[in-house]
Amino acid sequence: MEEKSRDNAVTHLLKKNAENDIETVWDRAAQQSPHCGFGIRGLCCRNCFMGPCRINPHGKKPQRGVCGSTGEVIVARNFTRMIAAGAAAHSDHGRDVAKTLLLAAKNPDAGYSIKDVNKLQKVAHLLGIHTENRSKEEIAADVAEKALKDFGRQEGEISFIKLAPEPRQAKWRELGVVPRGIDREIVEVMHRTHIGVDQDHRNLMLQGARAALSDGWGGSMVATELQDILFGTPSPIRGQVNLGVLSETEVNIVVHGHEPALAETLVLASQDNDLINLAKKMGATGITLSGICCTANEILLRHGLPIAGNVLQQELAISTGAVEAMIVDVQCIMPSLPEICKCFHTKLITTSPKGKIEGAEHFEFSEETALHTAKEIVKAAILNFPNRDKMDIPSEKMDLIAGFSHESINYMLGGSFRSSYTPLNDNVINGRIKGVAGVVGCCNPKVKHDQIHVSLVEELIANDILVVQTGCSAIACAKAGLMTPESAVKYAGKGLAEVCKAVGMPPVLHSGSCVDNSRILIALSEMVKVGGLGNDISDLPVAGAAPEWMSEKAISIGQYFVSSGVYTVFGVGMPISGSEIFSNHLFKESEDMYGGMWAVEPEPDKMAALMIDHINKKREKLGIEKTKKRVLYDMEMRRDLEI
Ligand code: SF4
Ligand code: MSK
Repeated sequence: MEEKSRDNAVTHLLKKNAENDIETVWDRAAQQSPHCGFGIRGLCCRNCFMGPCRINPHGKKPQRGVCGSTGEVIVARNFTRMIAAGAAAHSDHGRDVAKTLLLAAKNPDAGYSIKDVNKLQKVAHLLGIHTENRSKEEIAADVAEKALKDFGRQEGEISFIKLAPEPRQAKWRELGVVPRGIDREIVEVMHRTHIGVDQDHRNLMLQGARAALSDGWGGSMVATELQDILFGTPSPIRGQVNLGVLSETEVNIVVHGHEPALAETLVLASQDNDLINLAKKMGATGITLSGICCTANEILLRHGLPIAGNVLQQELAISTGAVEAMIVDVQCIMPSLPEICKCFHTKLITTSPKGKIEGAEHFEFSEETALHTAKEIVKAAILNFPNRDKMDIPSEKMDLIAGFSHESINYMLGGSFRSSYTPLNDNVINGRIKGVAGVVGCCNPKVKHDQIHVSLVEELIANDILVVQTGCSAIACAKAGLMTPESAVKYAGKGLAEVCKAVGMPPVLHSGSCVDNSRILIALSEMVKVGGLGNDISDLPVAGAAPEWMSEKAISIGQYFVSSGVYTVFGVGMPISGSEIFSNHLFKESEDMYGGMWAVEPEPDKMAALMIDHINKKREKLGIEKTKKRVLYDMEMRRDLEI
């Protein structure tokens, strides 16, 4: 079991589940192994029913599909379709947030209000909406409507693209990849990848890039910015993480998925006095609301509520026997949950009309009746408390500080009087901080759970690279104790530790959920605007990684980082290895086009080396440092670091 995860809470429950013949994602992964060799290389196509077709990876026949498609076209079509699916998931989330903001503006009784007026003003200004002598509701209604127009726009440019540095925008215009409307770009990917349309892998990838940019600078950015207006912009906040946050004596409600509109109302409902009294009547001492996956990140960042675990821990939370209800909405929810719920008393409750699961109870959630539905759900969980049988809650839990939005990074580094990215840039220029890395994405049972995330991040911070995280990767590193200010002394290199100590921040900054990768794009643009580190994102000493990725959303994120000029390394492998021509396009030609490119490296040490080398090259190019050799720190050396 120790091979499966670096987290003792996970291995403990996996052992127990194995004894009781309870199946989890790891068992199913073993049953699927070895995976189909064509699929893993991206070489199978089922885009029409003359197929399915596959290309022989060893140069023998068949080298073309029935229609005549080559390997690189098949791989490119599959890859761009992954981008489209990922961009669709993030962007549909963004659309729902815009609709919720419109509701909050038009109907103050609906249970939502506008929490961050400063951010509202800022976004309104960016969107060209006048704010003088207008109520926040009037401004918010215009902001929401303007954001919604970005989804269906047929021509022109999506609004948030303006936040990118000018040279970056110019490059995109030159390449013809500025997104027109978010929905339009996704539809066009689906059209071009239909049989007999786009037969040129480079041309397909231009549209792939445009769809990915419509996610990062479109749908995801709409989601993040408007969520901040509605629910508040995160600022540093303490929290706890791992399955040990589940309570032995309180009703445990675990919310899992992605959209904070649901989670926010569950927060309110779980604090309702009548419901707390009902919980006490049922024999509990109160209600504990915790989260899994990105919804967990959202409620942690805004309320300090605990995180039970990342994506691979969803079944394990149920197998503690201590969860009265798991409430899910959309994305990353395993269809196996009803099966594991049958072995325990846990109720599985679906809430989105877009995501139903056979065997779950469905409480349809709509923004108009959100609080009422949330209370009904909490009540159902409370009434399930007396059905609790044997419990086995692992003791593991870890403290962390989260909530590093781009605004709060600004404030932390610059202080209230000169809040700006100047101190960050200064520290990068003087070499205390060598560079910045975004380490994000999922977990994947093909690799040891959490291990690649944690090893990579430890290596980066030991080499004075400030790490910004989102998603399940952030949860992995939080569980490993890398998100406390004290971890700077323990794990970071001397320069980074000095900065962290002066500011009181951890060396690894938790910036939120998957859609909040847009915060990293804005932070990078701010670094460029402040000056001293080049004229474009591709000049900055920065790099990105998704060490244990699995979802199509990760591919969309990777592509919008590459197209924004960031060197981006994926672990595990990528379903493109079947075509050298296409791999060459992503790994090499992309750099000439965007100044950023993809790389694949499953080993965390080598992944760190690639990122550090890239950062050093950029530093050299900027004339701020001669390339320094990477230092591999062992625990002893880390302890000896002088602060
Ligand atoms: Fe085969 Fe071409 Fe149809 Fe794909 S589109 S399944 S390669 S015939
Ligand atoms: S939840 S997309 S497993 S990060 Fe955003 Fe985690 Fe990946 Fe889902």
